[in-house]
Amino acid sequence: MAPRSIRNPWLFESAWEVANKVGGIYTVIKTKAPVTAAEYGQRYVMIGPLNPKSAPLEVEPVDAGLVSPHLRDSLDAMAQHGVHATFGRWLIDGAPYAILFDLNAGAVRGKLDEWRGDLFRNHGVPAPPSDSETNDAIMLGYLTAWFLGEFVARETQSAIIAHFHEWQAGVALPLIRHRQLDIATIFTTHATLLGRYLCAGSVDFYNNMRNFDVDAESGRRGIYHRYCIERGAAHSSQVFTTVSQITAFESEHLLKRKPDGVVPNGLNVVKFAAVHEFQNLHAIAKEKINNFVRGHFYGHLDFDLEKTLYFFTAGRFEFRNKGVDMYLEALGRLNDRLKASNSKVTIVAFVIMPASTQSFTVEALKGHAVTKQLRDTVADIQKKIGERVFEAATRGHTPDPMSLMTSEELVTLKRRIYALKRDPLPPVVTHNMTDDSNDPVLGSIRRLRLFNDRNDRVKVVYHPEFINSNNPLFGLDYEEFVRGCHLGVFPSYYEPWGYTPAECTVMGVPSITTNLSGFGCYMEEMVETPDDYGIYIVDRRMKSVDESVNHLVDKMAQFASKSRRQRINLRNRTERLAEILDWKRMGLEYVKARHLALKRQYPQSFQNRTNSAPVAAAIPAPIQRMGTTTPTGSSSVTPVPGTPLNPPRVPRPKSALGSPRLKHAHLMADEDVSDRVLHELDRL
Ligand code: U2F
Ligand code: UDP
Ligand code: G6P
Repeated sequence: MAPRSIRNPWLFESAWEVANKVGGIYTVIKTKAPVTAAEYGQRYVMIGPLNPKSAPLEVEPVDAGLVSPHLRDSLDAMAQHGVHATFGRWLIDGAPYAILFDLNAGAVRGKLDEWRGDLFRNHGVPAPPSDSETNDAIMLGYLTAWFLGEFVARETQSAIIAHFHEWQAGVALPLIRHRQLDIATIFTTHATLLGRYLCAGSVDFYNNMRNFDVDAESGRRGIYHRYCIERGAAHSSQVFTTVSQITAFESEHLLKRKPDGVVPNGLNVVKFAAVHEFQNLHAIAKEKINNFVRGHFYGHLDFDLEKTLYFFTAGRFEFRNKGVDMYLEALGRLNDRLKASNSKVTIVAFVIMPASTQSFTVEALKGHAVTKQLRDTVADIQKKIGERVFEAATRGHTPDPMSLMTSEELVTLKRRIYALKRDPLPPVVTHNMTDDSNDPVLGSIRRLRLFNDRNDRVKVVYHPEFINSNNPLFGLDYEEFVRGCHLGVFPSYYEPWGYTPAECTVMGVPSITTNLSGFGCYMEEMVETPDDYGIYIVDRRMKSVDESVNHLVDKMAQFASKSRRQRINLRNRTERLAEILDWKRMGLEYVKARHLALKRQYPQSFQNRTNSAPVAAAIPAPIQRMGTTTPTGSSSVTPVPGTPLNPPRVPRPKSALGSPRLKHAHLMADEDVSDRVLHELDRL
């Protein structure tokens, strides 16, 4: 049979979070969609599970036959066995096609036992029937492999690439290999299961990475079968990648395969025409946070909002991994320092982390109700006074300032002011917790005595729920909330990438991260003096916990001492780094990963050509047209020192702000891509 053409390959990308938000992988595939869709057009199809709640809102059904008869026939063949899938456009930028398999269909559930048995017999994975998350992964994996088998039998001309993210989508990989489907495969892990579990405990993870007995450790945590799936996926894929150097190292030791390269996470960067536009957005959003603070701290609003800074941390509830333990400890020490120096600055520090709750507290809601009443009363009186002044002036009288308010109005106003009095301190948490006494955030707050006392210069507000625009307290969505804050604090212990500080950066919000997060390491390599750009990186590798906490306190205190003018300047610099996080650059590492997968699966398609021919074909024209300049990244897993691909880093900013000179090292191992590709990529 003639080799498949690699000129216009199909790309299938599978993840549990396609049109189904859980965490960071949703952000990866959603924000990457525009560049990948621009590159592959109709031949880019995502595969995921059907979430009956979100899918109808996120996906517009389309007749698969209008895209390709092979797609339609493959899905029809499965439908004859009772497998239902929604095919349509995911309504996000780039509008990629998606196949969402209904895992609840009777025919699918009915096959689960058979598939679980097959997974054990042929692949040695002993999945227990009681683990519903694994059952879902098995169903998604078998359906995806089934579909790809149908498709590859019908589409015989073009090369096919299938890219899988994380273990939940990884079951298909050993199946594809076992069935010898003619597909180029990639597996990207966004963490390792064992790494996440080990770090959440109290082990010294990074110093012991080489020594863990992986089977025993995963068995002890009841995740041996999941670990087998993850490891099986890593070993069955032609190309194995992770999102950062640090996770590549971890994967090598815990999954026992050294990744072929690093594909760091990007963002879809929206640049405003004028710098002041994002500064204005900060001011507008900050005013909304001010309103929240007026309500939350009612009766105790004795600090100047003009001298108040908003710090926050946010993420899934992983107390130790996300460094919330260190954040709170550092806030306690910062409070002591600011008090000791009689600082006029107040820090309101938010913790945004979803935990189990019953409802908002009455106190949290009451604060906003009483301030709203006051605002309404003042607006009413203000209107009436205006009318009185106007009325008097039209008659040629100068109104007497003392008689502008009626006695009723004065009484109403006094009543509103009395309603604002309260003795108890402003609450540290906005919700009633399901398990208040065992909540680790509240435990730390209590131990550190951060009770929002009048003398405290650091106040704490724990909001145990993600923020969205329906939120009655803030009236902001998460993006606006971030924009309105001054500093994001993410002192993670385990963080393969860490989107939250990256998102801060593209919004021009300075942040603190650590050299144990993929993002922190990436910025450390890319930028000569990260502090000057509002990217503070706390050392959690070479220092003791106590030293790291003090390092964090120093960074916070240093930030708190800045003038408004300095903060505005810093935000401008932070925002200028957005371009090194843009998918238009980061996406090139995915281009290289796919090229490598094609080369490994279809070597004959690369034969009998000069080095340049297949390479030129593999370089996607749309990416070139999008104006991508140079590929970027930290050093590759197998670095190629001294190549022209290791140019200078973003230099220290000049006083007159210029454009950063960017380092453009490759993250995927360069030797896997021909010289011609590298040359072409360099010219982009
Ligand atoms: C791994 O994933 P995580 O799921 O732990 O992901 P994060 O990187 O922390 O991303 C969380 C996302 O959730 C969003 C937020 C991020 O896009 O904007 N979010 C939200 O929508 N609403 C909220 O209230 C709070 C958060 C890994 F651990 C990370 O290090 C990697 O970055 C990630 C992707 O590779 O995978
Ligand atoms: N996030 C959000 N709302 C919040 C807080 C966080 O949407 O209130 C998002 C945030 O924008 C980021 C993600 O949650 O995209 C967290 O990603 P990160 O990489 O920091 O952590 P992960 O969850 O992957 O470990
Ligand atoms: C933006 C606005 C300014 C405002 C400033 C407040 O830069 O454009 O008008 O003064 O934010 O900055 P701050 O750091 O004090 O919130």
